[in-house]
Amino acid sequence: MNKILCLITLLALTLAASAQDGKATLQFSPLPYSYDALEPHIDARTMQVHYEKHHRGYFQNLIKAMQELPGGDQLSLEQVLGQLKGKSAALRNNAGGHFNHDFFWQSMSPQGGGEPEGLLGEKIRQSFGSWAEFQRQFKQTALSRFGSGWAWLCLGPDGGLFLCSTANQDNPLMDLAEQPGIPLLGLDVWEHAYYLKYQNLRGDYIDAFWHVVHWPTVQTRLQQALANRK
Ligand code: MN3
Repeated sequence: MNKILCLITLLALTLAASAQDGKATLQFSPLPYSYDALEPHIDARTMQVHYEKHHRGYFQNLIKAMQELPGGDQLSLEQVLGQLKGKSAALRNNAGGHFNHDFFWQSMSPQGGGEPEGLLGEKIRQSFGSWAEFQRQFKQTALSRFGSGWAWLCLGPDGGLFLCSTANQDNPLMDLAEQPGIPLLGLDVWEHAYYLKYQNLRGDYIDAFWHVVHWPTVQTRLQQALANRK
């Protein structure tokens, strides 16, 4: 009798451990700063609703949508983004929604702002002519997204940088992206990201973004992306 109990306990523990291992690839990470840390550029109320309601919603719906992928709980989020062709809109929207928001939170910091230096600054000048011209083109890209979506700075297959915009929660890592690339910086231009403070003035929100971009993080992403190309 004891032996059977032991076996059942062992089996239960093994199942619990493997379920935990599987889930470890998908996590709802804490915000890397407090809700009011990016004031006055991004207000605390927007940060709180955006993180607690919108981002958490994408994460929870992604967990459900992952059930359509065989062995889905063993895949990294990047692997899921690379196999969305032919899959449901729920998987596409929520995988993108979770990735994009994690990426966005990490792109900003209360210590952000200024101009990118080093290799990143150099590549921006090479690809866009100047820092001011890069800012102008990024703003234009973010303004011209009709409805909801994102503006991106990416590393392209040729090793140069380019700007693009994606609709809804799509991103340039997806296998169905029109312009595939490695994202280095992304700006959420859904109204939920700025409407409480900026209402219809998306341009003012884009201008404010430059005060909170954490360029060292963007530089690290560039270095990793270049290293992975080799
Ligand atoms: Mn959002």
